[in-house]
Amino acid sequence: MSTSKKRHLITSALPYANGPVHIGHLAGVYVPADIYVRYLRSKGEDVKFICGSDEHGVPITIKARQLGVSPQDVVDKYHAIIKDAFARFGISFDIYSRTSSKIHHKTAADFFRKLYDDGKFIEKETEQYYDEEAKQFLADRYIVGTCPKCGAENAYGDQCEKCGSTLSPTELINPRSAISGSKPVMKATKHWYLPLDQYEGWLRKWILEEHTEWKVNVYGQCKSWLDGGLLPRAVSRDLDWGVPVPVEGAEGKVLYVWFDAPIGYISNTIELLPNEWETWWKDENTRMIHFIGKDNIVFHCIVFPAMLKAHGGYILPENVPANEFLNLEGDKISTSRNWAVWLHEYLDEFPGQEDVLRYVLCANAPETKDNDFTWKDFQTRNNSELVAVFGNFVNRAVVLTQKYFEGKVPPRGTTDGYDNSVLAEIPLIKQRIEENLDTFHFREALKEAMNLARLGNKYLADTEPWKLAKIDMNKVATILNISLQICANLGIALEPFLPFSAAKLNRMLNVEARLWADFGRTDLLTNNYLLGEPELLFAKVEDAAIESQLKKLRDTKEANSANQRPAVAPQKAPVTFDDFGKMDIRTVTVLEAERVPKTDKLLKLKVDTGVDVRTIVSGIAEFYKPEDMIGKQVCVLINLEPRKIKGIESQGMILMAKDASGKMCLVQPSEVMVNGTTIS
Ligand code: B3M
Ligand code: ZN
Repeated sequence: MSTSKKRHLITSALPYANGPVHIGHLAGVYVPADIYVRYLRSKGEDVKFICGSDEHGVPITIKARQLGVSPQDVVDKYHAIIKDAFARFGISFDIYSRTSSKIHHKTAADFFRKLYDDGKFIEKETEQYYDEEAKQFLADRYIVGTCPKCGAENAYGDQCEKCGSTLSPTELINPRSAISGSKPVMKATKHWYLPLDQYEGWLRKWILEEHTEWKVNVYGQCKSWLDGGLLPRAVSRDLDWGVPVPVEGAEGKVLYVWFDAPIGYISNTIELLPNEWETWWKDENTRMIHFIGKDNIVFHCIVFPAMLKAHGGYILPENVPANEFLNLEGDKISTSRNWAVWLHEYLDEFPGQEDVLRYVLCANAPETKDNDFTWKDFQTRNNSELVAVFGNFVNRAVVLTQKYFEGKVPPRGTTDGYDNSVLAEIPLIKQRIEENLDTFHFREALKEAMNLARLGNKYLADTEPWKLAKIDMNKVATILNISLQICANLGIALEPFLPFSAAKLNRMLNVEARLWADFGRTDLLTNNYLLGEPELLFAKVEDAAIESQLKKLRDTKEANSANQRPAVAPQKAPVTFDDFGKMDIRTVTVLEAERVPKTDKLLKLKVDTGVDVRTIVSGIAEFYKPEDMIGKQVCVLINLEPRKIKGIESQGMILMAKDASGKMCLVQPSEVMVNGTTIS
């Protein structure tokens, strides 16, 4: 870590306010960012931790449309849920604001206007998809169709979720509007583009030469984007939700969500520090670090830096330690399939166990590759690491001190080789934690911090002071003194990772929270210092709790498969063209219709076949009322052998489409044709 810099501006990705947050968000972004920030604060560094909700973009407007409410209603709801969940998990933002705020709209509009005035954009008129029924251009997710890369059916105009390809709307096969389902037409529209190609040389040098220390996954993704060549990117959209484009003649256009969202980091800083925000964004002595997930790399490493460079006067990020994805029980986390552990639900179902999830997600963080969260692993890590090692050690040290020394820290007498080696290990562990935290290796750092608890636990198990009590009280005093010094160090070491447990531990020791500088000292507790009451740091997670979580997931799987498309009938045996030619199918018009008495399903129809007028009995009464049928032109197999149905002779069969659930609808010509027209 460059210690020469004076302040640290730490941002974490602004979550979309179109749904609650889940364990994937926490593991990938917010837990590591919070650990880092707490560590810096403990070191006495000047740090600000900035976040907020990302409240623009097409998915939010689609959600609003589905629910029949306004986009503002959607973001109000989820902003509150997300903000509350983060707070309850101890994610210690200095500010958690939102991009629908006035201050953000102004900041983003001003930013755009400066680039516009300085001639940094290209203005281009292009043909884009337009929904004539909804009278709206179809940006990003408003257009769906078949993926040209993998053939998946419901790919979006900006991305295929099946194969992960980035797409543009015109690449989709059979595009249709997500609003009306209709086939879109092409229509001319004007937009502003940031010519990323002009920044390519500069970006190559800045990232590929000057930031070789970035994580391999981040560096690698940047390199592949840069090697592929950058193209101008549209920074506006035809949409009525977002920051209006602050240019005359731009009515009905807003800033592209990925243009305004990163500016949210700036507006939230302005809201937090109205008078000194500029030092945080413009002074070379500020280190800016963006914590994000891997799907946001291009925007934070390429697009936003290019925007800042184009604007001028701003610092650039020093590092972007992006993580990979967390899966859940072997499957990709998915909001739409409800395959997730939602934070607000966890908080209610595991009250007081916020640190357990923080611990498991950090120990298992997807730092270099995608990783899997399983409830079994959650239970094992809690029971055999937090309870059996950390909790057990602290509890023993405090309880034994209560038992033998009335809860007062006993003096350390003469130490032997083992005692000394344990004492010597503490500053070494501190050093290893620091090395890992400084380089964003949070899993390793946590492992080292837990090694301090392991060291203490093993020391007590090896020396067995409870057996020495009758033989050598001086030795017992020494052992407990050393153990309690380790406990006090654990209160510092684990605070960034497990803030609630560190606070509990400090309460047990009856001490105020100490800062990082004190970590490594072996005289944190003075002789005769009176400890507080022992509490249980962690509780066992029982099988029943795990089983009920697994059941919830099984229920989700079942519900999902029930919602899937019903199976379609397999193809029948082949027929010849002659076989088909034997069937005489015609367009006919229904002249009269009535129910067949004492039946639920049958209608008696009189139809004009062009050849004659005849009677047909059809099993469609569940789906069509007699009065609905009159005047309809339908398709009929007219040379089907006549048969008697409920005593009525039926001379032909109306063609119907029928799905696996038994639902039926008429097959009709797309235009009215002369009755008797043959269908072939
Ligand atoms: N809202 C995307 C996401 O949540 C986006 C991040 C914005 S950070 C400026 O994945
Ligand atoms: Zn695809």
